[in-house]
Amino acid sequence: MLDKLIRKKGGEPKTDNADRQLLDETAIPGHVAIIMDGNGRWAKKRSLPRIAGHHEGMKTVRKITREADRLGIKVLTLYAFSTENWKRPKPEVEFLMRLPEEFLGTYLPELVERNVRVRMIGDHEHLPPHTRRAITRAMDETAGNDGLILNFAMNYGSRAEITEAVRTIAKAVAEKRVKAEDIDESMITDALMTAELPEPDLLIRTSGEVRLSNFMLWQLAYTEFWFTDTLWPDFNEDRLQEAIGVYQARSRRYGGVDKEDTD
Ligand code: V07
Repeated sequence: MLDKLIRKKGGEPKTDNADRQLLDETAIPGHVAIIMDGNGRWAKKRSLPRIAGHHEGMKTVRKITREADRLGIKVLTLYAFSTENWKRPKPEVEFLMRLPEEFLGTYLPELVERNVRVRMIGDHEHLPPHTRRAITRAMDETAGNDGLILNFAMNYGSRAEITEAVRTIAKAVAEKRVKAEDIDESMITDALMTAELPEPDLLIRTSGEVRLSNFMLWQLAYTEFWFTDTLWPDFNEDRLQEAIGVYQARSRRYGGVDKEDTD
C-alpha cells in the first residue's frame, strides 16, 4: 500500500503489466456501463478528422469487450450513439452509422466464438436500414449465447425511454388491465428497454466530463460512478481494472452495512 502511494507521488502510475492492480475476482461488477467520450478530442490533438477518433474508438470497444469477458463481467453496456448525436454534421453521422457494420463485419465471428450475446437499447426503428440490418443480424446470430451480454445503447435517450414506458403503462391503465394505484417501481423497471438486464453496478465516463447526458437515469439510481480524464481511444485494460479496483475498494468500505446508510 505504502509503496503504491509513494509510486503515485512520483508521477503517473505506470500502465505496464507489472503495475496492474490485483482485483478481487469474487467481487467483479456484474454490469458495467460506459459513456465512451473523447473520440473527437483524441483526433483533434493529432490534427486528424473527428471520424478518425471514432474509428480508433471502435478498436477500443473491441479491446474492452475482450477484457470485460476475460474478467467475468456479465453485462457491458456501451453508449455508442445518443438521440442528441443526430445534431452533428451529416457526414459525421453517416460515418458513425457505418461503424456497427464495420465492427460486426470483422468481429461478429469472434463474438459468436466467445459466446457473447449482442443486444441493443434505443430506438432502432429510426436507424438507417443498413445499420439496423447489421445489428439485427448480430442479435439473431448471438441470441442463443449465454456468456457476456454486449449491450449497445444506439439512438438511445433515457428520457425518451422513460416516456415510452409511461405511455405503455398509461395504455394498460386506459384499457383497464392495470389500476393506477397498482403502479409501482418494478412496473416501471419492467417497462424500460433494460427490463431483462440487471442494474449497472459501475458507470464509467471517459474524457473528463462529469455528467450523465441522458444515459440510463432510472437504472443508475444506486450505481457507483467512476470518471477519468483518459480519452476513449486511449482507454485500455489497465484503466478498466483501475475502475473496478476503485469500485471494489468502495464496496469494501461499506463492509456489510447498508450502502445507503454509511454515515
Ligand atoms: C461507435 C466507436 C466507439 C466510440 C463511440 C463513438 C463511435 C461500436 C459500435 C457498434 C454499435 C452497435 C453494434 C456493434 C458495434 C458503434 C457507433 C459508434 C454508432 F451492434 N463502436 N461504435 N456504433 N463508435
